[in-house]
Parts: sequence; structure tokens; C-alpha cells
Amino acid sequence: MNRKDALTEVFMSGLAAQPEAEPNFHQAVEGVARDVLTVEKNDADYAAARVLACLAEPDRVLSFRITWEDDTGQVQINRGWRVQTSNAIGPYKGGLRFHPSVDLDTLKFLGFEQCFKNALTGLPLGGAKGGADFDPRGRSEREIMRFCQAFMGALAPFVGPDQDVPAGDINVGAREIGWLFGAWRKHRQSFGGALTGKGLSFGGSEIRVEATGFGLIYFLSCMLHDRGETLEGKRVLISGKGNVATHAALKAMSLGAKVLTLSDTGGTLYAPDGLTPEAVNWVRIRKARGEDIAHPPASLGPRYKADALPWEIEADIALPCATQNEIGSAEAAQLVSSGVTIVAEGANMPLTHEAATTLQSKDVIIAPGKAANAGGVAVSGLEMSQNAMRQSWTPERVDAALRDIMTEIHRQVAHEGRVPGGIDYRRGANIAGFRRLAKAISAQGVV
Ligand code: NDP
Ligand code: 2IT
Repeated sequence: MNRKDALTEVFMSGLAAQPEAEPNFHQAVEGVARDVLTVEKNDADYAAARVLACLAEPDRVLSFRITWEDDTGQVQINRGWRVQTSNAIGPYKGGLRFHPSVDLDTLKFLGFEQCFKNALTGLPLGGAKGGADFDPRGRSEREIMRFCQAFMGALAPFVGPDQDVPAGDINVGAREIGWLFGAWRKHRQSFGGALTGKGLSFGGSEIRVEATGFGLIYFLSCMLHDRGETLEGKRVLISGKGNVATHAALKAMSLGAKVLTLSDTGGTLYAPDGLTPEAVNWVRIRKARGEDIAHPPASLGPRYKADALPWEIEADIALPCATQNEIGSAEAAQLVSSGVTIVAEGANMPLTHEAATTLQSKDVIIAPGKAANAGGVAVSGLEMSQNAMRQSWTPERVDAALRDIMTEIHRQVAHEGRVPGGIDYRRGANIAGFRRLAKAISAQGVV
């Protein structure tokens, strides 16, 4: 065992969380530990402050019951959480996810990753994540609104512009943020930037809806530029059909790429000659209405392959934009056979450790989510600035700022990740994010 692996093993065995109980959290921490423990050890201040151990034990975990009434008048009970991982470099910041799979393990991993992502943006944003095991599928609008109100009823005391600023994530979009904000305003008797992703008429930012998907493509364009290439004519596979997937698809198309797929839990929407913006907009409308995409109108072109994943189709680039661990060893092997040479993560931690190892052994370049999907939280940071200044910036100004932030993230990550023969973006992102956090944590004393 080399020194790096030995350090990682000792560190992981010291975590309070058990790997069987919190597998996603362990996976996320181990992925970072491998790259940053030697950096920590080589700096006396960072080592003394035990920076990574501090980040791997959240500042606070809020866990609460959410009680609400469904349309038949029955009481429904869910569990909600907010994991406030670290506010060392800014107020706690990160999304809310509503999905039956949500548990403490998932939110601890997402809060941990968020700290590094937010550090990479260069903005003053701490790390957090929250959500509930609530399944909005099949629920009416009024039910989802009541759920959002009950959720915020429990969380409002802990949320505020300088305290903790939630945003959206899976199944939490602009509509839900509106309801959550209304509830926060009422509970706190205050108006301020306590959530991001708000509507434009009450403090939201232009481009926030598009930001994660657009930012992903700006990051990808930097990667290609570094290799003397562009997106023009590239065949792109995208998983997911949500906010991140559809905006990445639209931006990639506008830059000349051929987007061959989108997908959901039921199957893959496939267009051999490339999806059109009309087809993507049809998907967005169906998703917003809670309807499936299994039967696209013939005039739009694509067909839906039930139970199929996008990864078996020949292509150049893959953008997993659905959820964590959606690509395991088998899917990674498919990607290699499909000829994919770049995987850029729109989702958070969409690759298992084994999948990443398989891809890297075949020289597939991986852009980790903490760098490649940071555009969403970056524009959230810009929304907070606009709120604090009581300003609204133009779409052009926000888009240009987003592009600059993604370019700067790429520069830092490529710099830290430079290895003989190329760039290890995963390592670069972990180290660049860690350095900023470590400087702040080690400068602030033992708190
Ligand atoms: P949406 O709710 O808009 O879309 C989620 C998509 O992922 C849907 O297509 C959904 O399929 C699919 N999906 C969700 N859970 C699963 C699952 N367990 N298995 C398979 N597919 C699943 O979410 P977003 O687009 O906002 O989020 C997608 C990913 O991007 C997540 O990993 C999120 O953390 C990450 N992300 C989001 C950001 C944002 O600003 N929104 C910022 C950075 C990262 P179906 O419709 O069938 O459920
Ligand atoms: O994973 C993420 O970065 C998000 N869901 C967005 C977080 C935010 O605060 O905008």
C-alpha cells in the first residue's frame, strides 16, 4: 500500500459515520480524502486544524417531522433534514431535494460535496443540503404547496440571508421555491434573500433556471478548448430530463453539438440525428406538468426506448445529469465501447468509484460535478449579491459572469490537476476546493 492509500485508510476508519450506514457519504469523503490528505499533511497549519476531519463532521444536522394534509383531508407525515456542513467561507448554501430516496446519508454526501463546489466558485458560500423523503409524483399542486409550507414551517428559524440560504435540487424547482419563500417570509416576518431560484418578480436572478446546464456546457467548452477542439459536430449523450439535463441540451445544441439523448427513470429518448430545441421544450413542458415522455409526437423526431439507458449509443461525450451513482461498472464499460472520451458530471456524484476507475483506466476524462455543475450555485451566489444590493442584473450580465466563473473554475482545476500527459480534473477540483476551505478553517481558530 502506498503512503496516500495508507493515509486514506486511517482517515476513513476514524470517521464516526459507518460505511454500511452511510455508503454515499463514505464514497464522497473517500474520493476527496485520496487527493487532499497529502496536501493537508504537508501544511503544518492545515494539519493542526484537522481540516478534512472538520468538514467530514457537519456543523449541525437538523431533522424534523413534516405534517401536512392531503387533498382527502388525511394527515400525512414525512421526515425532513437540513445538513449544515460548514459556514467557514460564507452562509450555509445548497439545494433542497424532495424524493422518496432522500435520507441522511444522501444529504450528508451532498452537503460535503457542496462545500468544495462552493469554494471553487470563489464566492462567499458555505456548504449545506436539505430535503425530505416526500414523493411529489401523483400529488396535486395544492398538496405540494401545503407540503412546502409545512417543510418551511419547521425550517424557517434556521434559514436567512446571512444564516442558511437553500435553493432547488431534484423535484424542487422555481414553483416550489416560490411556495417555500412565501412560507419563510410569513414565518420570519421578513423579506430578504433567504432562498435562491426565486421568481424574477420577488428577487430572483435572470439565468438561475438555466445556470447549471449552461455552466456545465461552458466548463465542457473550456475542456475542449484546452485540447484544441470545440463542441461543433460532437455527439453528446445526456441522462435525465430535468432542469440540468434540458438546459445543458439546449446550450450544447446552440454551440453546434448533436444531442442524441435525454432520459428518465423509465427509459431513454433517442434521436439518431440529434434532438431539436422543440423536442427538448416538449420534454420540459411534460416534466413541468408531471407527465411522462414515453410517447413523443412523431413530428418531433425522437423515439422512446423503454428501460434503456443512453450509454450504449455511439458518441463522443456523456453528460450524466440525473442522480448519484447512475453509472456503475457496467455502464462505464458501455461508455468505453460507445467511444466516449469525456464524461462531464451535471449530476452530483453520478459515477460509482468503480465506474470512475474503469473510465480513467481507458483514458476517458472525467469532469467532476463539484466543478462542472457549479454554475447553478454560482448564479445563486450572484442572486444573493443582487438581493443584498437591491438590484436586478440583466440576463447578459449574469450570463457573462457565469461564463467567467466557469472559465476561472476550469483554470484553477486544470492547474491543480495537471499530471504527466494531461489533466486529472477530479484531483484538481478536490485540491483547489480544499485549499480555499483549509485556508479559511485554519485561520479561524479551533471553533
Ligand atoms: P430535476 O428534478 O429537474 O430532474 C431530475 C431528473 O433525474 C429526472 O429526469 C428524474 O427522472 C431523474 N432522477 C431522479 N432521481 C432518479 C433516480 N433515483 N434514478 C434515476 N433517475 C432519477 O432535478 P435537477 O435537474 O435539478 O437535478 C439533477 C441532478 O443535478 C441531481 O444530481 C442534482 O443534485 C444535480 N444538480 C442540480 C442543480 C440545480 O441547480 N438544479 C445544481 C447542481 C447539480 P424522473 O423524472 O423519472 O424521476
Ligand atoms: O447541487 C447544487 O449545487 C444545487 N442543487 C444548487 C445549490 C444552490 O444553492 O443553488
